[in-house]
Order: sequence, then structure tokens, then C-alpha cells
Amino acid sequence: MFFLLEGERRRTGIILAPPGAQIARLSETADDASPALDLMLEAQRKATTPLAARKAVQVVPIDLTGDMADYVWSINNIVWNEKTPPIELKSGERVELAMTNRTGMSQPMHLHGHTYQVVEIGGKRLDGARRDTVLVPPGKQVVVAFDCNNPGHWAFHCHLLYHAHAGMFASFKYS
Ligand SMILES: [Cu+2]
Repeated sequence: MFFLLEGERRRTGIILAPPGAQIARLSETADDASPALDLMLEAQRKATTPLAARKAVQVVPIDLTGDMADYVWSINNIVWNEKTPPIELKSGERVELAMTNRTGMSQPMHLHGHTYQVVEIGGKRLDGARRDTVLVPPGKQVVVAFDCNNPGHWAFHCHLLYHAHAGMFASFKYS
């Protein structure tokens, strides 16, 4: 099993072998550079325990925003700070987060307190994976759904912690 650095030929890997098997030395360099990670595999995933079919009461637009050169990262152009108000949700409701990545970098978006379901990629509805983090590549749209079944004040942020720390962070609240 090889692990390639995105956009590079360098790789590492692990070998699964029965005891006593001969293990050949493999090259640390792949023939071709790996392409940028896209949503091809994500679009093939199917939840084993999908959310119950239900229409979302609230669709929250989430623009992933920021600037690599200035290293400013934000959600809906808001650089989070401790005075940023939470996004209010209602207990018991189905919510969808309609994420659009308007930056030049992939953003792995992580929600605390819930496992959402990937329900739309690039405008196409699907019965996708249950996750707490999904990658949103540059320029792409991913919609996730969850039920407000865990009252509290929950963080939602890019899981590149440098981005989260720089402001790509928001919170949801319901009681
Ligand atoms: Cu990020």
C-alpha cells in the first residue's frame, strides 16, 4: 500500500505479508507525480447507516474563504474571533451545510458533536458517507446534512489547524 505525496513522486508505504514471506525492496519514487486529491472516491462512498430521508429545514451557505498569500482564512468572509456570534440552529431540525470552497487550497471541514452525511457533490445528490470531516477541494461544492440531536455549542472548522487558528472557524448553537 503506497502513500504518495500530493503532486509529487515521493512515496512511502506498508507491506502486508504472511510470516516468512520474502519482501522485496520497492522504490521510494513513483513513476508519475500524483494528481491533486479530488472527490472521485468520496462520490463513490455510500453510508451503511444513512440519515433518515427528510427535507432540511435550514440550509446554511458556507463559503470557505481566505487568501494564501496573506494567510487569512475565514468562513463566509468572517475571520473568527471570540466575539463572533454562533450560527443559531433549532433542536430536532435537519440542517444542511452547503459548502463552496472559494480558496485555492483543499479544506477538510470538521464538525464537532455530530456525524453528518455527504448528500451532494458538485450539484449531484447522493446517499454518501457519514463523516465528521470531508475534504472540499478548491472551487468545489459539497453539501452535508445532519440532525440537531445533540444540543450544545459546537465548533465547525477547517481541520488544517493552521487554517482554523487563522480564522477558518465557526460555531453552531442550539438548545
Ligand atoms: Cu483550511
